[in-house]
Amino acid sequence: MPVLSCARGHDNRPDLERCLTCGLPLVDYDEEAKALLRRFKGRLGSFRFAVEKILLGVGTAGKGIIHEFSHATAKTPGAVYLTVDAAEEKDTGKGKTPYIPGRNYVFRDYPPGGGLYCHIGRQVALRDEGLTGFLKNAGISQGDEHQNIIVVAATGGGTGSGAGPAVIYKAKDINPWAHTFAVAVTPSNVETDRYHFNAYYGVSSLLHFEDKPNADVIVVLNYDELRRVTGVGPSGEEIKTEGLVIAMLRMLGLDIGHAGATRLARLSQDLGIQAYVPCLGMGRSMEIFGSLPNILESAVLLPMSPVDRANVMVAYLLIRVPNRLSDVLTDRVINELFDSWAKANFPRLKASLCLITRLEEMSDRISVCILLGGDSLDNALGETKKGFQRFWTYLQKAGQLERIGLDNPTLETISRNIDFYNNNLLRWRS
Ligand SMILES: Nc1nc2c(ncn2[C@@H]2O[C@H](COP(=O)(O)OP(=O)(O)O)[C@@H](O)[C@H]2O)c(=O)[nH]1
Ligand SMILES: [Mg+2]
Repeated sequence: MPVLSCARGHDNRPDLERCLTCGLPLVDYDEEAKALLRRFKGRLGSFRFAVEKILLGVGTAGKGIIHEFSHATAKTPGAVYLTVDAAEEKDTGKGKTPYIPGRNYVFRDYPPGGGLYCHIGRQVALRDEGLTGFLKNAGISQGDEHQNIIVVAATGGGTGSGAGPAVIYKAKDINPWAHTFAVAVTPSNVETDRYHFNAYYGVSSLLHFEDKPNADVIVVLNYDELRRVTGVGPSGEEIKTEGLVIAMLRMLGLDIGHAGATRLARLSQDLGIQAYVPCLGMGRSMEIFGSLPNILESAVLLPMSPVDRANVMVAYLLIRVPNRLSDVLTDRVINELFDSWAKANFPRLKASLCLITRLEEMSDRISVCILLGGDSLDNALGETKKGFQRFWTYLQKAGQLERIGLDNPTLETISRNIDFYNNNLLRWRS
């Protein structure tokens, strides 16, 4: 259905030809833009619309989340949704988006069975000659200071853990100005050691890759917690599992514009804190909860990965507030309430920041995503470190390291990256 608009922005029924208020003809701007592009095709050459927000799913789970996200959100100007995977699966079981050339990338030569191991995923992604071209064609552009790139991947498999960090590395290589965010789903504690091995490798490579810091901000979501926590949508309906990731992605990927992303990324860089545990409170009614601090409290009761409050040094609040509550919850009030709540809750707090989105809605439901940084990553990763070490020992004993492209020095670097990150934080805390 075409969207017909009056040039002056008046509302009209879709079956009209002229605006009821001012009489101007109603225009289908999408069609007009296409006609314009057709007409100037030769002259415009490489003309492209600016892309500000790139949401990219890597691996089976990452791809599924981006597919669902594209169905759940209205088309947003300046935002593109992309996927990168080892195999072409027409239907991820959840999202039903068909493969779109230029939007969904499939690696050319993934070795059979290689999809299970992180290091193979990384090597395939680094060697793949088409990946950089795909990222450029999709809109990542050199020297564009206004791009946010969000890579979503589960880290238990081989593609998300290996290729996910490599995609960020390649994207930064194209546009070093871009802000990069990683949303990493870590394995459930009951998953086997191979998954934990991949996950530890994956998170380490998101921190640091080929001797360079990698993602500006890494949001760590544990798959167990994800299944445990639920939220409520604007009309009171229950949101579960993938719905929560989608709600969080909407806040992190679409709500916050370039200015907000710059503040998050800069502050994180300045403080040397890359990893964050999100705490989500979706669709909390002010009438029921009574106050914003109560809503914040309800969110931190169920963090999406284990976190020790005593170690938290930074707290970011992403918040969606319906206009109906704007008189009570002004920007100044929200900032003050959050700051004093965070200081009272986190004894070692060094910085806090609020990013506020106002919604044209009549409900009284507020959504919050609080990102907590500064605690040790080993805490957030739960059983993952032990699983990594056990699987490393097993691979060594079974003489299997080389078969999956690995060696001890590589794994020592992987391990050292996380230790280095944790030790820096420890020094700062004490
Ligand atoms: N978010 C999400 N994660 C999942 C789901 N099923 C499995 N996982 C997690 O995804 C991991 C496997 O990642 P997957 O994307 O299949 O591997 P890849 O394709 O090699 O990157 C497992 O370790 C699980 O923790 C799901 O339905 N949703
Ligand atoms: Mg897969």
